[in-house]
Amino acid sequence: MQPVDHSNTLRRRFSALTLAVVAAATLGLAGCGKEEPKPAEASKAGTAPTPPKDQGPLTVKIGVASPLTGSQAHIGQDIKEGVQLGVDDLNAQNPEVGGRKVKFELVAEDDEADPAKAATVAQKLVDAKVVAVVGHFNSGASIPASKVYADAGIPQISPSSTNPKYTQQGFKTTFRVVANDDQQGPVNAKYALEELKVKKIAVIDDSTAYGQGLADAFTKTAKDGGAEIVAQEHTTDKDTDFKAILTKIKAKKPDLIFFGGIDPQAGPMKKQMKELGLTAKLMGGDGIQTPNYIKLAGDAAEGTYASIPGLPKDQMPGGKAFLEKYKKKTGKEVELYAPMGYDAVFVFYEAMKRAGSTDPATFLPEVGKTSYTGVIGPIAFDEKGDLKNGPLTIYVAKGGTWEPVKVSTMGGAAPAAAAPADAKADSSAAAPAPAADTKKDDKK
Ligand code: ABU
Repeated sequence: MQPVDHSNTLRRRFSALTLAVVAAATLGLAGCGKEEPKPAEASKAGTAPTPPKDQGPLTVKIGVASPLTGSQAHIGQDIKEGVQLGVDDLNAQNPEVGGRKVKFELVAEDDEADPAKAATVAQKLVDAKVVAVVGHFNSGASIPASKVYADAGIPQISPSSTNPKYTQQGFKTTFRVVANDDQQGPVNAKYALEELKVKKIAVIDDSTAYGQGLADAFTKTAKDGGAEIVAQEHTTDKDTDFKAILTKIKAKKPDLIFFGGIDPQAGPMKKQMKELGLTAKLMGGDGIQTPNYIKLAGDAAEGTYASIPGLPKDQMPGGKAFLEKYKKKTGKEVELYAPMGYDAVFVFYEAMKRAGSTDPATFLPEVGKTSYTGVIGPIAFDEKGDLKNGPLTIYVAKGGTWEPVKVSTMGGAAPAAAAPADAKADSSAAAPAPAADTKKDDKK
C-alpha cells in the first residue's frame, strides 16, 4: 500500500487508519498517488484565514494549454482530458488548503502547436487568474510560454515537452514530469546501434524545437557510437508529402531513418517509405509513439521503433487503473501524455497543501520540493525543474499496437512495476553510456 497523506488538516479530521480506509473507498485513481510522509511544511504567510461557516469553497483555477485543433489535436485533447480527470478526482476528495475548502476549475486554451499563439494563450491564462498551468505539449510552445508564466510567478508543469532548453532558462516556475531529449535521443541511438545493429543512418527532423533537438541528440550519440550519418534532411510540422526527401535518402541505402517529429508527419512518411520500396527501419521519439501513428501508417507501421519518457503505461504504478478510468470517462484509449497531465494536477495540489495556500507566490517553492508518487511513479524535480530519474521506454509497432521492448531507468532504481514481461530493463547499474552522460547533465 502507498504511504498515506498526513497533511495537518486531514490529520485533524481523521485518524490515519480512517483516512486510509476512506481514501481507498472514495478516491478512486487519486488513491494511486500519495504524498510521501514528511514533516509539515506549511507556510505561515500562505495560511488562509479561517472562513466563516457559510462560506462556500474557494474556486481555484488551473490552466491547461495544448493543441486542441489542427493535426496534433488528438494529443492536445488527450492531455486536456488527463488534466480534467485529475481535477475531477481532486474535487471528489473535497480538497482543503490552509483550512479552507477549495474547488478546482479547469481553464483550457488551444495553442495550436504554434509558438506565437502559445505566448498569447499563456497571457490569457495569466489574465484569467489561473494559479498554475499544466502544459504545453510542444517544446516549441512551452518555451515561449514559460517566460510569460515566469514573469507572472505562476508554476508551469509540462506533461510532455522534452527539449532540454525548456528548463535551462533559469525560471523558478518551470517544471516537467518527463525525461528530456538529452536522455531520449541517446537512448534511441544506443538501441539502434546495439540492438538493431544499424550502421548507416539517415536523419529527418520537422524543424521544430522538439524535432530538431531530438534529432541532434540522437545524431551525436549515433556518430559517437560509430554510425555513419548518410543524410540529414529537414521538413516541417505541416508537410505530409516526403517523397522527394525519401527518394534522395533511398539512394544512400540507410539501415535506419530516425525522424524527429510528430505522428501527423511520421505516419504518412512510413507509408511513403513502403510505397517507394525503402526498406530501412523507421525510428522516432515520443512524438510518434501514439495509436494515431499506427492508424496513419496502416500496415506500413509494422516494425517502427519509438521511445517515450515513462514506463510502459500498464506498468506504471497507477497505470492500469488510470487506463480503465480514462477509457470509461472519455470513451477513448490514452493517446500519449494524459497520465502525466493527471499527475501534474496532484503535484500542484500537494504543494498548495504543504504551503497552506493557493497563492502561487506562496506555494511555488513547494512545487520544487515535490516528493510524490503518482500514476506514472515517483515524481521529484532537480534544481532546474527536470524530473529526477525519469524512465524511458522503447517500443516496436507490432500487430497494430505498440509493444515495449526496452525500459531505461536513467540511473534511478527500477520500480517493481517496471518490469514488462517481454521488455529488457536497464537500471543504473547496467545503464548504457548515454544514460550516465545524461545523469551528469542533469546535475549541472
Ligand atoms: N516530446 C514530444 C513532443 C512534444 C515536444 O516536446 O515538443
